[in-house]
Amino acid sequence: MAREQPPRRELAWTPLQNRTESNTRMKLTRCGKITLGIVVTVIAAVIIGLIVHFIFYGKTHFYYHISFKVNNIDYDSKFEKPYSQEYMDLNEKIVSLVNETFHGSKLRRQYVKCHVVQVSRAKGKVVIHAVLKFMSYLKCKAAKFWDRIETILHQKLNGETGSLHIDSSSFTFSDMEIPTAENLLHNCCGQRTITPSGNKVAGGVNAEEGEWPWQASLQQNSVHRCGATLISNSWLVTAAHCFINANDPRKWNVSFGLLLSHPQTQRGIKNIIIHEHYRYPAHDNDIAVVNLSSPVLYTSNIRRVCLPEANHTFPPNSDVVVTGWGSLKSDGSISNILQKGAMKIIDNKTCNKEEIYSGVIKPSMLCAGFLNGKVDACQGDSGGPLVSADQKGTWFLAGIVSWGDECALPNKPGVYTRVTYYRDWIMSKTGL
Ligand code: 4AZ
Repeated sequence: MAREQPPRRELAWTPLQNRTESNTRMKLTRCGKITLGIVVTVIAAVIIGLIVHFIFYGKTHFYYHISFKVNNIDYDSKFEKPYSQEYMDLNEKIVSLVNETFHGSKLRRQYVKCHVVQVSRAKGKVVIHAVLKFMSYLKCKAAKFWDRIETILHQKLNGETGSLHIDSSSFTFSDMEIPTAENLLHNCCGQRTITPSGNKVAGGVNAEEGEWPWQASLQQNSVHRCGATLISNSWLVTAAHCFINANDPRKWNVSFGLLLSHPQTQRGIKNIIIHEHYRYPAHDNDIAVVNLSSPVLYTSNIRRVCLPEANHTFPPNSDVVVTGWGSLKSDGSISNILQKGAMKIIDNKTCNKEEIYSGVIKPSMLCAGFLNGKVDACQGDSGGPLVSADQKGTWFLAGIVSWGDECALPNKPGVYTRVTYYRDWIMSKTGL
């Protein structure tokens, strides 16, 4: 059977030698293109890698401490309280001056921020202590930075400084290690690094790292027993009843951080001071202060709460939050992850009603929760904080988890030790 012949292609008539040369040229061109492609891809990958590295990993922060005297501002004890209006006004003036200085300088891209960390006294006038933060992608720039920053600041302080009469001869400048700088930057009370949106919840929910940085876990032989609140780098406040039959500080330790299983840091306890008029099983004077074996370094996740003044009042029905690793129901087990519960302050008159606690709530106690029993502290939360934020978002310690009739029952809100009532007692024991 005859087959149809395939149509002749032109190549079939090309001489053999020519065909081989043309093939080699084609192969070389293709080979060249592939090689070039690979080289370009590798170079691009290296450049992208370097950019990503510099952006995400290569950033280096430098911290410096500056201090100087301001001759036209008289020292006032209100400057000891970072949330006082006087402190905030002065802080704003200093920060604006330093911002203006560096934003108008060659270091505008490296300058990150200025933070006033302390206002001290010298000959009746104020001395400002501030931390300056700079950023660079090159580690070797540190020494060069030092000279340039000092020169820029010297020039500014010797020249126009607006309403502040700065004594330029008092100016000091030094660099700082990162943990030392972070410790100073996070020294302010009642501030937190993160502010999650979902705080208004019906029941207790998981907290996030850094949300309640003053929360501590008091542990006996490494087992969580009670909550506690950091009020300075070496003092905690908690409930006296946590130490019934167990007041030997050597048996206790403290952990900080969101998870009991993975503490951010831990400390031993040097001293436990229980209120001298606390008598178990009465609930009166249910307060104790605990001295840490060594101070904690403040970080973005470990910070102190603010203590309210003795005459401060937390209005009934205002928003408060209780936090702790306590059980989620009566006689339940403790939680590994810190829980938070948003609730309201209930005034003592309401809390003393017949159907509620029928007159046992003293002025030294504070009730919080809901009369329909939605959210409450429970076993294991004792000693922990009940906090309230002011209008500026600074958190104050309103109460210490103390007692209650079981947990989250209707008409049985949580009862807390009223911190304002014991403000002077705290001061007398800790100096804070
Ligand atoms: C406790 O036993 C406890 N519902 C703490 C708080 C409350 C009840 C009991 C408040 O530690």
